[in-house]
This record gives sequence, C-alpha cells and structure tokens, in this order.
Amino acid sequence: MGLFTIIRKNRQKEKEMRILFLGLDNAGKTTILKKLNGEDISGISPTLGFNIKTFVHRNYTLNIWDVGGQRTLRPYWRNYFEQTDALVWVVDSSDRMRMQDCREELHSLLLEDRLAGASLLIFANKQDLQGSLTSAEIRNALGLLSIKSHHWKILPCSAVTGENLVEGLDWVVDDVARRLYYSTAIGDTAPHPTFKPATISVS
Ligand SMILES: Nc1nc2c(ncn2[C@@H]2O[C@H](COP(=O)(O)OP(=O)(O)O)[C@@H](O)[C@H]2O)c(=O)[nH]1
Ligand SMILES: [Mg+2]
Repeated sequence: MGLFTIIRKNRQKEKEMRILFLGLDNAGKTTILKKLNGEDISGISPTLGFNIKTFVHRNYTLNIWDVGGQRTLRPYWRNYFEQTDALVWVVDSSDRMRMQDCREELHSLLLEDRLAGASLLIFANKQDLQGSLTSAEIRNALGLLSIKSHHWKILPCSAVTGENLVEGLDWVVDDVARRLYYSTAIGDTAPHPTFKPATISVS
C-alpha cells in the first residue's frame, strides 16, 4: 500500500476537511460563519487574529479557519495554508474601491504551493446591499476566468439574508470530497449528474 493510499484511508476514516476563509477585512467572513452557525450576527467586531469554527455538515467535520484580513495581518495568512482543502475567498461586492486590491491578493494566494489543489469558492457577499456588483461583474473584476490552477466557483450571497451560504458549503464539500474521498463520497450524496472534474461554473 503506497503512502498516498494510507493517507487517503486515514482521511476517509476521519472525514475531516480544513477550510480557510480569507478575503479583505470587512468582506463578511466572520458574519457568514456566524450566520451558518445560527449565531447572532449583530455587533461583530473586526477579527484581529483568527477564529476556528467546527461544523458537522453532511457527515463531514469541517474545520473552518477565519483569519483577519486587514492589510497588516495579511502577511500572516501564510501561517494557515498547510493542509488546506478549500479556500473560501469572501468579497464585499459593494466595495468597488478595493476590487483591484482584492484581485491582487487573491491571485497572489493562488501562486502559493501549499494551496495548490485546494478548491476555491468565491463568495460575492453583501448582495442585499443596493448597488453591489453582481457575481458576473465580480468574476470579471477579479479576473476569475484566467484561473486555471484551481477548481473554482463563484456564488452571490448575503450573510444577512443567508442567501446561498449553505449552497456554497455544499459545493465546497462536494468538490473536496470528490478529490479526497472519491470512493466513499458517492455513498454519502448522489453525485451531480452534470459534474465533470474540470468544470468551471459561474452562477
Ligand atoms: N449588508 C450586509 N452587511 C454585511 C454582510 N456581511 C457582513 N456584513 C457587515 O460587514 C461588516 C464586516 O463584517 P465581518 O464579518 O466583520 O467581516 P470580516 O472582516 O470579513 O470578518 C459588518 O458590519 C457586518 O455586519 C452582508 O451580507 N450584507
Ligand atoms: Mg472577521
């Protein structure tokens, strides 16, 4: 039995996933996680270090790392890359002024060796705010179509209304499960009939 098989079998037993939530400060990372966890989302203060949330979602234990996104904290992001199965990049869709900054930070993350292979979900958050960019506009502003190194998806969402939050988590779990646990994942949920391993989808 090769090392890779042993590692995969071990992970199959544990059925854990490590998910990293990153994005510029004020994007709504902490609010999304609190909303998903059924917590009060009023009066959330900026994340200066990190929070870890553990969810059990469809038989998988998701260890989610929510790391502060202020410019001064971004150099520390790399401390969290190890063994990341999925990166969730959260965007404040109403923050037109910082789209370029957001694009550069995302693309530089995608060059990181330790994030190679991680699934990438982009949450175009704050869709409840009037004047927010649509997910198609965010896709263009962030240059997502040029991403060939990661399997990615963009979803419009709102941490306030809850729109698409669970759907996003579902996509992450499906995408990671197919890679890590492909033999057992099919037993947990029916595979999407239209799924192709290299599909890039835009909603
Ligand atoms: N209207 C609206 N406000 C949001 C949404 N998500 C987060 N916020 C607000 O944006 C601010 C920053 O949210 P926070 O979760 O701290 O962002 P983080 O720095 O990415 O963790 C807070 O005032 C939140 O109430 C959303 O979907 N819609
Ligand atoms: Mg935060």
